Amino acid sequence: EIKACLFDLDGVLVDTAKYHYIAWRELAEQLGFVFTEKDNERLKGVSRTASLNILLEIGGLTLDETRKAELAEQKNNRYVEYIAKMDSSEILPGALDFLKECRAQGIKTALGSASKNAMLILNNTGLTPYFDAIIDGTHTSAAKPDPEVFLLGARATYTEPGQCVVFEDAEAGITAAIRAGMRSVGIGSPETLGAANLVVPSLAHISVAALRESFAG
Ligand code: B16
Ligand code: MG
Repeated sequence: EIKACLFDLDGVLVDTAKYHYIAWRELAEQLGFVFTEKDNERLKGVSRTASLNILLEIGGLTLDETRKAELAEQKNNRYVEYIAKMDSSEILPGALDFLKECRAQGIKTALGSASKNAMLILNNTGLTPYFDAIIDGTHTSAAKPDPEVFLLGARATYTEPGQCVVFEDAEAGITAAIRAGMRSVGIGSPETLGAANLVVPSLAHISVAALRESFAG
C-alpha cells in the first residue's frame, strides 16, 4: 500500500537546473574555463560543495577550503537572484495536479531535496501548502545516494519506507530510494534511471491511480 509520496525538487517539481547552470557557468568563466551544459548534468542532485569540487576538477583547479567557501557563496548569491524571481509558471507539467491528487486520495506528501534554498523556491512557486513535510539540504548531514533525506521524509509523514514512493530525476536519488527500502519513479530517461521501478518523462505522464496499479501487491 502507498501511504506517502516523496518528491525531489529540482528536475521533478521545478526546473531550477537551468539557474544552477547559469550561475556555475559564470563562476567557471571568471575562473578562466568553459563549463558546458553537458558538464552541468554531473551536478544534478549533487550538493553545493560537491558540485563546486566537480566544477573545479573540470577546470583543473585545486583551491584551499577558504577560497572554495567564498566561491560557493558567490555562486549561491547569484543563484538566489534567479530563484527570487520564480513564480508558479515555473512548476513543471503535471506536478501540481499530481500533488493535489495525492492529497485528495489521502496520500502524504514530502519534499526530499538536497537544496538549501528549497523553502524559497517552494514559497515563490506557491507549492509549500501541498506538503505535509519538507526535508531539504538544511536538515540532512549526508547527501544522496545516502538514504537519509528520504528516511527523514518517511519519519516526518509517520510512514514506513515500504509504504513510500520516491520521485527523482537523478541517478543518485534513485540509489538513495533503493537504499532507503522505498520504491521509486524516475522522472526522465530510462537510460540513466533504469534502476527505478518505473520511469516516466514527467509527472504529467502518471496518475495516483496508475501508480497504485503498477505497485499493487
Ligand atoms: P543548493 P534536488 C539539488 O536539488 C540540485 O539538483 C543540485 O544541482 C544542487 O547542487 C543541490 O540541489 C544543492 O542546491 O545549492 O540550492 O543548496 O534535485 O535535490 O532538489
Ligand atoms: Mg533533482
